[in-house]
Amino acid sequence: MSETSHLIKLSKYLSYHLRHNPGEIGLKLEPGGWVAVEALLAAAQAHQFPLTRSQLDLVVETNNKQRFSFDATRTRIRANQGHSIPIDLQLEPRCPPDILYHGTGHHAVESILAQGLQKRARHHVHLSPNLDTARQVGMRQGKPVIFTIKSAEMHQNGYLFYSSDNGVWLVDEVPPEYLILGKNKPQ
Ligand code: HQG
Repeated sequence: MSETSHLIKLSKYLSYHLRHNPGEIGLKLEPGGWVAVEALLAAAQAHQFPLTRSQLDLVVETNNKQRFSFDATRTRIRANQGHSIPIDLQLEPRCPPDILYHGTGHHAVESILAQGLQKRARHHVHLSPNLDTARQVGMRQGKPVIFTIKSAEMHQNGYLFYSSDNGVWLVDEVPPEYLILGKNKPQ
């Protein structure tokens, strides 16, 4: 296996256990989504997925979306966003940029226009600060469709926005009135 595909495999393993199913390898996330690095390495080893500290360092450092972070002491690790298990990431609400973007697939457009953006299986609706990232998110579902979100207006109206350590903006929902289909700027 090439080094790149090995790193992708490690990243997927970490995403799965740090976002969705820590219990499968006997881990329990601490508040904030943290887990002790030693516990993670031991759990991986015990479940036939040997992982060394230096491999972990490399995944965290080189991950294309900066999906994981160590804490200040580098003894704990967490996924920055994307969880489906109930976890309080302990993020502070922040003032978002005037507009944000969301990339999705064609099949979802009609329903999103009618119902707005909903968080589905995740904790939050994920929004991107730039078009490129939104396109990449949408491309997972074929030809991407971009929505522009009037985030400043939502914020003024009391919606809470959070920004994860890797630059993803998070919000509970985006009602249809704050959505523009396409990459327009709000009037
Ligand atoms: C759609 C990945 C119909 C929404 C990505 C999305 C991102 C609706 C899907 C991160 C809807 C949920 C998050 C509605 C929302 N009707 N469809 N009313 N409201 N949807 O994967 O934002 O690689 O949970 O458009 O790159 O696609 O995992 O969210 O298509 O950063 O790190 O429901 O996950 O990052 O899908 O992706 P997801 P997302 P990672």
